[in-house]
Amino acid sequence: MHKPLLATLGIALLATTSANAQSVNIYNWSDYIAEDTLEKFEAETGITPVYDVFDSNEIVEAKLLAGNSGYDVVVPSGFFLERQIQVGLFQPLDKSLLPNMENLDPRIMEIVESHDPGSEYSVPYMWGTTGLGYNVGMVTERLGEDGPLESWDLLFDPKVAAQLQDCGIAVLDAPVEVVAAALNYLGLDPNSETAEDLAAAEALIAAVRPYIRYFHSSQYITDLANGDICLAVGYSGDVFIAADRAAEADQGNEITYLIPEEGASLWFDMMAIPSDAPNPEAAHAFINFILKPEIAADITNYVWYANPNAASMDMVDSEIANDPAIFPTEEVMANLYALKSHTPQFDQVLNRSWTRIKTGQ
Ligand code: N2P
Repeated sequence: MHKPLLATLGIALLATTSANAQSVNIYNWSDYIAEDTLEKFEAETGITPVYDVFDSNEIVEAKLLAGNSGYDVVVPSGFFLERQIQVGLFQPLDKSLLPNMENLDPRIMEIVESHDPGSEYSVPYMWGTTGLGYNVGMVTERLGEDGPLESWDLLFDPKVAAQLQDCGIAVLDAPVEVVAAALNYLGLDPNSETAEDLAAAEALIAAVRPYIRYFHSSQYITDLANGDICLAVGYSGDVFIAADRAAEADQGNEITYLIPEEGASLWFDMMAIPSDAPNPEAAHAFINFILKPEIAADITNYVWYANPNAASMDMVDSEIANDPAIFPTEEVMANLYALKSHTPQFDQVLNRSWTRIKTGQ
């Protein structure tokens, strides 16, 4: 007598649970979130986060262009997002679901306007610079205290790079950023799209190519920390993570991050919702959660990247908040350049040049 009733009830309960059980598919950079952020998100919202990582803007773009990526939140850099918005890859944000946007720093919002006017499609996640990370002991041992320890000469001067070849040089597999650094070093516009400038940058990198051990965009964290390489073109926070791990391992490796005197690129990684996202509502809930001051502070304290959340600053460790290589002072800021989206046409030419550089041909 009771059985069918219980069974019916069971089915009803199951149906309710699955209707309410939402999930959100997040695609973010590797080493870019605190250990407990996802756990806290699920506890607070009941939404299950499914988290996947990448280490290259090109990969994210290829997935978005292919369509049906299944992702609800992606985090490309502003200089890629800009053109992705133009080809309709994202849906407009529903700001009524993002009340925590009020925590964002108006100065940062003014800068990201150039990528997404009015923040119609995106909200900044974290930001940083692309500079050099190096092993202080190994590099000074080879170059002496008078070596060019503040300059992109460490990479781009063949005489200097040759001296670091044996301890290992790694370069990001990020054509836009590395070519921009080369152009800037040559005194050219880092966003230039002329064939002549690109040829000059290619020649510069090709000249030091024999001294570069590998091109990869995340492997250098572990390798710097362990003393397996001594110089990396890297993302600010990633180098700080390496420095922290090296200090913890206590094997005599001291790693430092350098914004070279010639300047470095400044970028903003932006949270956006793909047009074909399966769970846009859950995506908004995730973005709004990241915009909570204590959550943004947790992430910055764990990954050593600056966040755009003004209300979080009281909770950011003072060592991080006061480090000009993480939260640049006006003076450091003046030495940074912002990257713009390239046209897809230029990108094709750039990618061919990059393949020649990497293969050493
Ligand atoms: C995080 C690297 C993100 C920086 N590990 C690239 N914008």
